Amino acid sequence: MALNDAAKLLGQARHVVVFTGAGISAESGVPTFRDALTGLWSRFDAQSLATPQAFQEDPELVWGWYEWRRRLVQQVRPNHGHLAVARLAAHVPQLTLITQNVDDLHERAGSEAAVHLHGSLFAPRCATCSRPTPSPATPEQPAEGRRIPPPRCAHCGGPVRPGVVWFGEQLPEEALFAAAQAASQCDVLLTVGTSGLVYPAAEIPRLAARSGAAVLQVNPEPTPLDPIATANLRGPAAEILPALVS
Ligand code: BJW
Ligand code: ZN
Repeated sequence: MALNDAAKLLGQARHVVVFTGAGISAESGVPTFRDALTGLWSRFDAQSLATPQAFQEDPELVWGWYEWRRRLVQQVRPNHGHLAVARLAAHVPQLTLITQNVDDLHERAGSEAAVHLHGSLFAPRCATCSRPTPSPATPEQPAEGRRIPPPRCAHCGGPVRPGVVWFGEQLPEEALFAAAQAASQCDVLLTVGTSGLVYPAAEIPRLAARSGAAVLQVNPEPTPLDPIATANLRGPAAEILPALVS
């Protein structure tokens, strides 16, 4: 299906779900995870950084890495892809934005109430008692590999951890429920910049397809979601989304 027809489908929809992954923030300068040359997992070991065991064994390494990423996100801006998603919300009767991203670029582009399936770089909490804690002052320029001791919880003294979902952890129940419900009720799901490899998030576009929604995919590369997509729009999000929404 061509871009024009996909744009028509979007324009006629009553409830649109936008499902985003790291690719939508790539053009802002936030690295993706699995892109061959630039992805985080091509340079860093996921097992030693993005698991509860890693934090237990080396909290300073893990906290320092997430502080580096938080700083990086604070230094960049939303791109035309994020802005187009925020604009789309004004054009359709109902829009649910579901993101796997831990950055805040959708919010800064003007999208309200994004459902964050994998948490946020900006919502640290105590690893012991789970109470939310304020983010510490941003370190000046945390270097890539710099170890930083995590702050301690004001309530129980436990170590503070990043508020993201690591491998082997459950997704926040409320977010997953809201995402599944929207996916099963929407008439169009627009999936943008995700490899569709990480579960259970990758079930969301599949659930929409099974429930009869048209799935529009924006990605410069093929993904495992290609076969369920009504339209595969190949290209960068910051180019394709403004053309879809104009
Ligand atoms: C562009 C672009 C441009 C580039 N424009 N596009 C079934 C089978 C096998 C394993 C499992 C399974 N079910 C569960 C698992 C285990 C695991 C999993 O899925 N592993 C797979 C990798 C194999 N899942 C989990 O562990 C999950 N938890 C769980 O299952 O709990 C079960 C449980 C039950 C009961 C008790 C306890 C537990 C949790 C998964 C959490 C994922 N966390 C991460 C890290 C978050 C924190 C952090 O940021 O560090 O989330 S991993 C990472 O991947 C991150 C992302 O949100 C997620 C998805 O990645 P995304 O967004 O798709 O990025 P990429 O890089 O993969 O793709 C980018 C795409 O953009 C590419 O396609 C590019 O082409 C494209 N692109 N430039 C548009 N300009
Ligand atoms: Zn605590």
